[in-house]
Amino acid sequence: MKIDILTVVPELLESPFAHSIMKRANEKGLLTVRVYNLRDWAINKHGQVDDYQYGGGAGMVMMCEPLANAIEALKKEASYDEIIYMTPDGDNFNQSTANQLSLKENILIICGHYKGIDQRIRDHYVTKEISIGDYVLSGGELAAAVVVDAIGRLLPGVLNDETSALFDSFQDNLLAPPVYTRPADFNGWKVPEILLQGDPKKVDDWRHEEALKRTKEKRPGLLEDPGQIH
Ligand code: 6GU
Repeated sequence: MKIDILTVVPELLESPFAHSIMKRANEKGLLTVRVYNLRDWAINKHGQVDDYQYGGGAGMVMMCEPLANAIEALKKEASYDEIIYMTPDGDNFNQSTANQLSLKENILIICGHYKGIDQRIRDHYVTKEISIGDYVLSGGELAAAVVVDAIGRLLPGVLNDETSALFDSFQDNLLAPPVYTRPADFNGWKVPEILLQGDPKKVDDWRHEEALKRTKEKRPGLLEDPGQIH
């Protein structure tokens, strides 16, 4: 899978994909993330990509011309299945969206800044608008990193058996059960007996019960309305 990201702050996206699981995905050739600087398509030698908004009001708007030129240039290299705009007024990102996007071949993600991008780019190029939650970030970059991470770890071959995404919270509408590692007794804080007894069936049942209990306590909505996840 290939994900291209268009941003005015490419530096913000240098580190997130250079380590750990995302790094491995890249090294295995399973996920190629390329970050493009929108200023390479600026309208003048000052690097201008934004302007005042029509109708007045504080805050700059990212202009049509650099965005359209950048998108057209990138479209010559790749045929995008989705052109995603990261915006707090987009659809809420969840595991279901991550699952769907992980099946695509080529994605372009546009990161907004300032007051956002000119509406005409949204109308004519963008196929999907995503928000990662009900709060405002200063730009779409960190949100894009979240989306790429959530997608990348789902690609076949990225995770091994031990870290398999099948057992993640949300994949079955349940939060993940508690986990423990050595020692079995830490200063008198004990690991539940059942995990030490070596009966895989009992362990499975216990984990399912704990997952249910945790979901009921923390996110009862997931049990009442599974539709919100899948
Ligand atoms: Cl995608 N962008 C910005 N700027 N803020 C956000 C967001 C995105 N999702 C939640 N808040």
